[in-house]
This record gives sequence, C-alpha cells and structure tokens, in this order.
Amino acid sequence: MKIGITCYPTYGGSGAVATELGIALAARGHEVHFITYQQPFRLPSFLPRVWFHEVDVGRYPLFEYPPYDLALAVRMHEVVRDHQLDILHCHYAIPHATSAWIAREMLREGNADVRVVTTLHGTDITIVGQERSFYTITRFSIEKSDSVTAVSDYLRDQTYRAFGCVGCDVEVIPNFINPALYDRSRHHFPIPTDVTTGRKVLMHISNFRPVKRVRDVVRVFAGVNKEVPAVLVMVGDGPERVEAEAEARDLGVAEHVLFLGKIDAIAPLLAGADLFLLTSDKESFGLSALEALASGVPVIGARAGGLPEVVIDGETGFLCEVGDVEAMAAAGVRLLTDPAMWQTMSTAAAADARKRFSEDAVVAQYEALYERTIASA
Ligand code: GMT
Repeated sequence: MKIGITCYPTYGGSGAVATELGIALAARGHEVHFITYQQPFRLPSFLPRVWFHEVDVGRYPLFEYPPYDLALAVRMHEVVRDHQLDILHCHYAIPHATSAWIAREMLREGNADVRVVTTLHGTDITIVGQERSFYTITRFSIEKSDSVTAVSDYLRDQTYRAFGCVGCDVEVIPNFINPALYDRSRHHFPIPTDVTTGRKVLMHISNFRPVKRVRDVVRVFAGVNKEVPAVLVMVGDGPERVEAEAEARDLGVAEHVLFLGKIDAIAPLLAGADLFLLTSDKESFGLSALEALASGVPVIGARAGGLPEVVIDGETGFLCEVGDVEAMAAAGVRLLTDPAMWQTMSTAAAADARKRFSEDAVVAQYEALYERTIASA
C-alpha cells in the first residue's frame, strides 16, 4: 500500500507512534510518505521506501496566524495526487483530520480519491476537542474520516461520550513497542556512575505539559529519597519544567534531580532505570510508561484514563489516585526495598509489554484496517 502519515513532528507520544508506525510499515514493504512541517523527531534521515514532504506555511504579513491547516491540505492533495496514495493516516484529530477532509474533497473534484484514517491520541478528544472553538470541527472531522481508531478503550469511550460520533465506529488499536529496542541487556546506561553510585534511578519522560503534573513527579521522588537514596532523571522539556526545577529546589533535592532536556534515544536511559514515574491527571494511554515496562522498569503512576490498561496494578507497577504523592512514594519505597518483588515486577513488566503491545501484532492490525478501509471505497 501507499500510505501518507501526518502527525505532530515534535517531542510527544502521538508523533513517536506515528513515526514508528511509518518505519515499521516501510520495513514490511509499504511505501510511506510523511507529510508535516518538520522531520518527525524519531525519523532517521534516510530509510528505504520512506519519503518526507515538508509543509511550507508561508509568512504573508497579513496573517497573524498563518493557516497551517490549509497549507497542510494543499500538500496532502499534491502528495496523494503525485504518488497515488491509497491512505492518508492522520495522527491527532486537530487539524490533521480536517486538512485530510479538505484534501479528499479537492481530489474528488479532480476525479481522484483517497481514504482517510484518523487515530485519536488523547487531548485531541479530552482537552482540545472539548474547547468551544474546536468542538464542532473535531466532531465533523471524526465523522468524515473513513476509519477512526483510538489508542485505548478509555479514549474510545471518551470519544463516544463527548461527541456521540454519529455514523462512526471507533476501533481500538493500542500503541506498541519494538521488543528488540527496549531490551535492557542491549544498552549501556549513559549517565555517569558518580551521579548514580549507591542510588536508585527514578525516571520520568514527557513533554512537561500541565496535564503531566511534573511537580508531583518531583514530590514522589523526594518522598522516596527520604527512605532510599535515589536520583531522579527528568527527560523531555515543556512549559512546566521551570515549576519542576523550583519544586526540586524547594524540597531540597535539586542536587539529585537531573533535567536532561529532549532526548530522542530513550531506550538506553530506560535500561538503567529502577522505577518510572507517571503522575498525569489525564493519560489516554501513556506510551512512555509502556516503553518503561518493555525495558523491565516497573511504573508508579496515577490511576488516570487509559493508564490502567497499560500498567497492571500490583503486577507491573502500582497505580494510586491522581495527586496522592504520599501513596506513590510509599509504593516506590516498598518496591525498591524488596529486591525479590522488584525482580518479579520487572520480569512481568517486560513480558506483558511484549505479549500485549508488540510492534508486529499491532502494525498488522493497522494493515488490516487499511485494507478494509480501501475495500469499503
Ligand atoms: O494528547 C497529547 O497531549 C499529545 C499526545 C502526545 O503527542 O504526546 O499524547 C497522547 O498520545 C500518546 C500516544 O498515543 C499517549 O500515549 C498519551 O497518553 C496521550 N496523552 C494524553 O492523553 C495526555
């Protein structure tokens, strides 16, 4: 098949999933065209059967807000027409599914066509899509997609609840990991030993948006560190980083908190972690938690959204109420002071991630969906 993929190319789970899906599809013999404003952060510069088409928004002085969605629609139209794509797969509804609908209408004017698949990732439904200025266009774009997927049962249910989603059927296709990449034994942990010797390594990876509650991450770490000497490795960047840094200073733990910024290759980092923290108040899936589990790192987190579908409470990690940092810290201490329990959970985490979320099985689900969508034309 010939597949166009549009996503947010910057640091974030939806862009990571879209990019890894494209790479996996190309490895399975499909032709993949990324259409976005910047090379996606996990996409290597060259891969066989993979193209990157940049969307140029232009900068006319009249535009206070350059109309990216229109420029994207035009680029989608051109790429589908010039490369005879079968599918446009949009990751994150706004504005990608809307641009795809425009592109498809333009193609139909020229007696051509394409099938539009939209994957809902999270805040496109739970936050942004609920805003008054986006609600009706989000609903319209979902309904006009030929197929719609969500990354968890939770997100599918939220979609039905929020939008009614008349005339559409949302299929759950979960996020996935490449088992070989997240193999702990393959990597060399890059953090210098003088930072970590005698200390357990706690880790958090995200885009540091308010929804992630990164100050809670620091508070949980401080609670654990009182009982078990530890370091906290914070990977990523975003609007709440300054708050998290201030929290670490206020709690007197700043010397043991490392802010590494945005790092693409997270598997070597996860290979050296003892615990992964994800304290979000909304999380449709929690890709970073899955990547941690696959690396044999138990997850301590919030019982929010779709995270309980990924982390099995008591088996591959511990989930507590959102904001209950004391309970999260206590769970972390319990795990880190019981090596047998940690080993059992680590083994269960790596095994369960492979059993339920392996790349081959999930990518095959997308292929089957594309085939059905094309056949329904
Ligand atoms: O919705 C977002 O905030 C953006 C998105 C991203 O790009 O990181 O995150 C969502 O998609 C990920 C990939 O499917 C999921 O793993 C995240 O749980 C989800 N984020 C939220 O629901 C907050």
